Amino acid sequence: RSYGTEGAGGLSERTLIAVKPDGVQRRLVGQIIQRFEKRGFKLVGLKMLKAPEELLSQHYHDLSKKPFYPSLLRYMGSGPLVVMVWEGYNVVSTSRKMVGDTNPAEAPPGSIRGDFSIHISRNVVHASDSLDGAQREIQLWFNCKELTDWDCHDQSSTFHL
Ligand code: IDP
Ligand code: MG
Repeated sequence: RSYGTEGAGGLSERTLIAVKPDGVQRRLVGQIIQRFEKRGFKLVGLKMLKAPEELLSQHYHDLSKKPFYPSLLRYMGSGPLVVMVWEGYNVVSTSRKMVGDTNPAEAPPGSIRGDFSIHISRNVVHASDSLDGAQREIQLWFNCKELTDWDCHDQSSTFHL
């Protein structure tokens, strides 16, 4: 089974969302999960970890030349992350809108960053920015055995319990 836009018309698209260390410190994990559940997306992977520097440098490999890169890695390694895989129709693009602009000062109220953060260096949450990026990041953070396929309880395959 693949998780691109083909076949089911994006129905089984997946993305990587992470609550960053400031979000965990500020006890925002539940509220962030709740937004994705309420929107209608399906949680298929979830774990908490303190990310090793090697993993963070792979995750942010495209930013390695940026002046803020060393402080970004320090921030991301400063405490545990809650890393998740969410699935559903158009989830990559919709979750970017739910998360809001990279700079919280530009992120609209109602978005996660727009509601919970004020500065670009502490913006609470990560979301993959494209289908390719999502696929790469999911493979980086999760072993396929850590991802759980499950059907909604009203689907015919699980209706007769
Ligand atoms: P994104 O998280 O919205 O995809 P990216 O450009 O991929 O934004 O940057 C990754 C992360 O790097 C941001 O979420 C933020 O934590 C940090 N970052 C980006 N630009 C800056 C900056 O100008 N100063 C400090 N940190 C930054
Ligand atoms: Mg990014």
